[in-house]
Amino acid sequence: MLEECGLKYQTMPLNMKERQHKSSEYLRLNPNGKVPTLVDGDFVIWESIAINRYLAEKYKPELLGSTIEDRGLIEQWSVWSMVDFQPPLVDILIQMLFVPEGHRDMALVEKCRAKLPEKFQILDSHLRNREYIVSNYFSLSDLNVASVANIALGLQMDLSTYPHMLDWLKRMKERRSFKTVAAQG
Ligand SMILES: N[C@@H](CCC(=O)N[C@@H](CS)C(=O)NCC(=O)O)C(=O)O
Repeated sequence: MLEECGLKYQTMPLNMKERQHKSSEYLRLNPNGKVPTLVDGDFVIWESIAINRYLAEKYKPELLGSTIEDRGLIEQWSVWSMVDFQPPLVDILIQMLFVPEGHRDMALVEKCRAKLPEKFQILDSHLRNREYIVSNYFSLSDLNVASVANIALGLQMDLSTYPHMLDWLKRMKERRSFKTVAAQG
């Protein structure tokens, strides 16, 4: 989002295996002890959807949509990505990335995996014959939903039965912003 807004920024790496995200210094910024957190001058904000919306309002309002209806749908898909789509993917990500093998809650991983086909299907059906999630332009909904969908690619899930979603995700990953962030590792 910072790249899409064309802003200069500094990332502050946190070693989560060493639980730096639970340090008192970090908890002062974000009492949840979770990433991401944005510090913009004296202003601090957490929750990725709220961060992205704040950045769009301040630096790139066109990402919020050009009509009232588009704005409603952009909000709809952004909320969906956070409330419905993200939780099972983040739970799997945490187990597979941060919990050492042997200590992983594989029952939780399986439960989350079982929830995902319905979410992928909703997105795939919506993207049939569509280049973007809302209307015919890139918006905050593409950014928010793609950021979540990309977790599935990172987890090397087989998404071949969702070709429209995959095509759209490929287009999102072609964006300069995405490439710049991916190159940062
Ligand atoms: N809804 C939050 C979710 C934040 C979240 O769950 N972040 C994960 C990484 S993707 C995290 O920091 N987990 C650390 C923990 O739960 O201890 C957002 O989108 O900002």
